Amino acid sequence: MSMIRLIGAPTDIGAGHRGASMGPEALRVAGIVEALRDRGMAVEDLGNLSGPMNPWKPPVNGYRHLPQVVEWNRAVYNAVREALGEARLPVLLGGDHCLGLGSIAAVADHCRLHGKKLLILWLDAHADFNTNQITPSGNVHGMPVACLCGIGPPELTQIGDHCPAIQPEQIRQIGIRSVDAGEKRLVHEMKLDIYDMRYIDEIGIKRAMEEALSDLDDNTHLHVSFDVDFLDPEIAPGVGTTVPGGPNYREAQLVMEMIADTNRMASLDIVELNPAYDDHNRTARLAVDLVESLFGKSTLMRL
Ligand code: EXY
Ligand code: MN
Ligand code: MN
Ligand code: MN
Repeated sequence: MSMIRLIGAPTDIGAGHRGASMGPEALRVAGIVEALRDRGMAVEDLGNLSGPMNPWKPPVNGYRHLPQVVEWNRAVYNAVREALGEARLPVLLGGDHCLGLGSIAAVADHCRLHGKKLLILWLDAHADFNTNQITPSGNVHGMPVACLCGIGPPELTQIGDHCPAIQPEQIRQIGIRSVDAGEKRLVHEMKLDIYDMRYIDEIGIKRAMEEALSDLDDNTHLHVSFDVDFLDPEIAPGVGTTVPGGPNYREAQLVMEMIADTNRMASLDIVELNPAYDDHNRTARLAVDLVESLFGKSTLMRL
């Protein structure tokens, strides 16, 4: 396993609530470095990226803070690209989910350069597939998947070397339970592979994950984009956009354990943690607990 590089991106520039900017520090306070080292991993924490402050302005042309979102995503793109180039496993500590754009664009460019097949697991309550025409909020954290697939403003869709950065069939979304009306039409049109909560209720999380992970091979780079609002708000209140009916503690653990079993995860985002809504850092501690499982900590059944 390559050395892990933590990259903090303390911003809530794409969100509709303030506070995700405190996410990186909350994860450190919850012991993310120590937990990973306890797993026997080498970890370097390069501290936080910097970028523009949140001016907290209304949307312009259907986007809130587009220039600042672009600037933050450029910083993330460069940091993730550099980490991969130095054979590090980048872990982006968000920050809101608009940063998934820069992170995954960097991973996609790296994979193209090295002939790797890229598969993305998007763990989220939301599909994040809005555009400025259909968004109910203008918040860019509801748009990164569309931008990665080439639908969005050129400043964002062309953040990497290639536009579109990914094809819709390279992404699997798990845990989805809140999709806006126009967004719903668009994800159908683009044939996005969505394992929504209805489907998970019907077939169970184990089979859903088996299906989502079925076409991994030895040459696959697996990227996990973990939006903490994926989790049920009963166990994870510390996010800006809670949606009831998400995976419970054991289901979430199984998701992480099954990802770990593939041995293919080569980059990770942890986003949308919002300490302003949390209860004594409980959600940050849960995120760290789940990340341990993502990196191979399991129950007694396996060593
Ligand atoms: N779909 C809603 C919007 O576009 O405003 C909510 C998006 C929330 C996005 C969160 C982070 O995943
Ligand atoms: Mn999201
Ligand atoms: Mn979400
Ligand atoms: Mn754990």
